[in-house]
Amino acid sequence: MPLKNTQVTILFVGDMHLGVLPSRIGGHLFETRQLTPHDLGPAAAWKRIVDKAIEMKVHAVALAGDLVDRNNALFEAFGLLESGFRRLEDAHIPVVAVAGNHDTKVLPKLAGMLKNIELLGPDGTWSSHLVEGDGDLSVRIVGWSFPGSHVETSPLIDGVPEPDPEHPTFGLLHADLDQASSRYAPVSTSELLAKGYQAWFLGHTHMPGQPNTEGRPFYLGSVTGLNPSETGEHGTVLVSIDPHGALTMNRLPLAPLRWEKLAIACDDFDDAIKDLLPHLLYNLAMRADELEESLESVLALGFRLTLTGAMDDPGALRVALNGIRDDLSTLVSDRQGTVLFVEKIINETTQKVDLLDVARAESPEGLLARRILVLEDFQEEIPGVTDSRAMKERLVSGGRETLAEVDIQSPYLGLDGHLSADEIAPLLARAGRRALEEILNRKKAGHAAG
Ligand SMILES: [Mn+2]
Repeated sequence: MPLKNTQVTILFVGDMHLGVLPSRIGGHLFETRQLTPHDLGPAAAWKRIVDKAIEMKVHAVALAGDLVDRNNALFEAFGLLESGFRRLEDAHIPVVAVAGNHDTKVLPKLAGMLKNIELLGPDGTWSSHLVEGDGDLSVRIVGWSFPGSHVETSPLIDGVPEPDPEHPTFGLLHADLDQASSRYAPVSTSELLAKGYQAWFLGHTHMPGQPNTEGRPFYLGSVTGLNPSETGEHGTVLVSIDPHGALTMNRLPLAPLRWEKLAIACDDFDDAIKDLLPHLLYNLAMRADELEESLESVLALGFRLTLTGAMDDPGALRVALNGIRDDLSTLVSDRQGTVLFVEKIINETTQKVDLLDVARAESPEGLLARRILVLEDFQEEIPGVTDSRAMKERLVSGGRETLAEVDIQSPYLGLDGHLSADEIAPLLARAGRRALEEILNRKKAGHAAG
């Protein structure tokens, strides 16, 4: 669809990480559905981006850094990037780019080798490039490139060009937004806003932000979900500006792979062995139906499932679940050209138990039941508890200390932020319910044996 010639249109592209393949995709997906990891990864997304840019006859493609996953991935990525850049060149579409923390060496090298790439802000400087639209409308893109893999101060301290009264100015930057202690070019929203640019497009964080036409910075996001935590719609952002300066931004969900997290209530099972598989397949299909329109370009939709609810017989569910987990290929289905698959199933179901009744007992399980009720904000009076608010605070703060010890163990290092009381309380309540289930079952078994 050719665009009106009184606009400038630019396709903005976030983190690509060419050279990696999406993680956590089971082999069964590829055996049974003839998909290869390449069909779902950054290379496939890049090809789609180039196709789209040419189809829409955009005036430029702007890349926000981390095109290549590692500086030594150039060998794998070069051919893919080069063929895309050549196709854009043949279509007279220029490319502007900034380097991210992953491609500080690769991108300048590529820009030196290929004709139609303009590297903005080489070696930690700032520079600009004028994108010419049809007629005499032009847009200036201003950018800064990572000079090395870490930058601990804001790149905005020095040398940022002033807005140009002649042309709308867009900022293109690979940086960590509102994370003051970050080692990846920490910048703040207020300092970006203070520059007075029409828009800021950011790379680095892989979760896409909401496109903003009022000048607020936002993340373009990874072009396709690289692992199950990169949920939701991924792709590129198409930006156009008219002679009056009116901006429009649309996210184009070009990603071949999409990840979703889905909680599934399992309270109503009569027979978990029989009910579980159809129930899960039904829920996958329902979610895919809800997403229908945004799945048009999605070849595979991967789910991380969490089973929830209080059950009469959680043991039967665990047995049923073990059967499925051994072979997740039983949980693959198709929905209008999209393959639905399950990456992982997390079981958070609990034993159905009358907590209030248990809480009345002067026993370890009574004590535990009282605490669970407190943590779950039980609305009525809890036996033996005089100040449930104070008790909840004590439990949460104890829980926070324990979790802090877990936090500093290596697998969790680098997880952002700290858990709030609203997040800790349900974690503790769930752990409490599991422990209570264990105690009650042991007692039952003891009675049966005795
Ligand atoms: Mn990055």
